[in-house]
Amino acid sequence: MFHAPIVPRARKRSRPAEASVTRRAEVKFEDVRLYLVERKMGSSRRSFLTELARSKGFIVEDVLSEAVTHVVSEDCQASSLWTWLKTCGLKDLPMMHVLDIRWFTDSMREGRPVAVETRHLIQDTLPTVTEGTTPTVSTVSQYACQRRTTPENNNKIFTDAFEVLVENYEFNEIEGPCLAFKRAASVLKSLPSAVQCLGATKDLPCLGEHTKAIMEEIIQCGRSFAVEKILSDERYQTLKLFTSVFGVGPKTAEKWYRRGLRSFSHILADPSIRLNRMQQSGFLHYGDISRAVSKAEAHALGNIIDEAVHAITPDAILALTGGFRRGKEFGHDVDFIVTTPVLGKEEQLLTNSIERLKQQGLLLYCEYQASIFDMSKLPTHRFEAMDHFAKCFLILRLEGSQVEGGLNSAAGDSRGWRAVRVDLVSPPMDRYAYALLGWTGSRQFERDLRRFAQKERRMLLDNHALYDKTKKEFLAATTEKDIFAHLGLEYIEPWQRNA
Ligand code: DCT
Ligand code: MG
Repeated sequence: MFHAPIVPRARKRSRPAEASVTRRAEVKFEDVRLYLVERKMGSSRRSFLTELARSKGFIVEDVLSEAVTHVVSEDCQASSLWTWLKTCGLKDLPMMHVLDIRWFTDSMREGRPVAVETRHLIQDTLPTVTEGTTPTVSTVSQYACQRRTTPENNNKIFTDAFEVLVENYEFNEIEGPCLAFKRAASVLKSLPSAVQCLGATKDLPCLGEHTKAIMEEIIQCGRSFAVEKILSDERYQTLKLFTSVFGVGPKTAEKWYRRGLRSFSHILADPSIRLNRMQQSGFLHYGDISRAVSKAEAHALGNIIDEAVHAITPDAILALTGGFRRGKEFGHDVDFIVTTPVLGKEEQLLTNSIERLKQQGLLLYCEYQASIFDMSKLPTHRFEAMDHFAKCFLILRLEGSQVEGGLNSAAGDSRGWRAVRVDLVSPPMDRYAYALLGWTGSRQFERDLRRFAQKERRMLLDNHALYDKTKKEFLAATTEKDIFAHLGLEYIEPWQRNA
């Protein structure tokens, strides 16, 4: 869980100067900020539409700034509109909806911001439409939670390259392009076949010019020079190495890099560095826990946890979650949810289970975090890195004899056991569906579920709850299907969430 920065940072949106918003009526839609593009629309029509929208409770910004969420244009020439938008120096441009006037008129008719559909989007990826040709409309959603993504990735050659760029942007804290490449990789992962030529991507969402340039290089040369440059960069290599240690995040890695440290032996030999308990275990078990966990190993761990959980609480509920629930063959850890039908007893169940593993001599490391869950503090508008349920981050000892087909060990390793990272989270039973949905991932799937909920449904989703801002109420759910139904989304099976 600690191998990489965990969550998308909440979008930084500077509050616009209140003076720039003339409020004719009460603002009804705080999260939607429109900007009407004057080009092609003309100034008098723009003023008219501005007043109309404001009278219906919409915020319309006079100036195009990072505060804007929806750019509306009557300019049907996508290329000239995008050329202009890109000269405006907006860092958050990839996050904005750039929409056709039809979205605006639909919203005025409904008296609320309607869901953004593909037909509303003015995409910067569309080729210039010449006379006699008709642009085709994308059927792939911009939201990962409206796509089905199996573990089979037909575009690994591109997504591996994008993941290097993403990591490098994360190390340099450059958010816009980082998110853009994450979204692009996610779209490519959902495709049923490999992209062979750039023309095949013309109707896909989330692929911008930069993304396409990298893809073009890979199609032409089999590799991207920009990516190769990063891979051979000393800073990138060092930060990648350091953050591969359990308990070392990008901040610590950067600090060590700045001190001139370049290898594990440098770190371990530096008397001024005090490793915390987690990092000490990270170094101690580095060989084991940096090696992938197989499905058979995850299954064996499931049996061990099952025994530990039920030994004390016969009616305990245990569910495999994370990547293995999504059908992945390998993972960096194994994630489980444990709970009990008796509300309030879940935390004790977790501590008892840990104690049991300890008595069995299987507990190599345990970081326990008590619950700070408080329903009265919800909903939270800003998504936090971690949910508030009781949880523990473990390193467990796994015997080869318990694994069908044996351990995924390094060549020549004759110990007969290995260390494996395991996470257990223990939500109260009435939060189970939300915790299961959140912990099943993938991260991009979760990110887009939250974005979809907020932007399209005026709802707030996290691992604890779903809150409807229009009705001002929490929505109850006992299964994941209930949550998809509340969001008005088709149900996506766990193995289709590998976005
Ligand atoms: N998750 C979450 N909140 C966090 C971290 C993770 O809700 N702070 C969710 C998203 C994915 C899931 O938990 C499991 O996380 P990981 O184990 O990091 O990811 P994974 O998909 O299981 O992938 P891996 O194979 O690397 O373990
Ligand atoms: Mg996992």
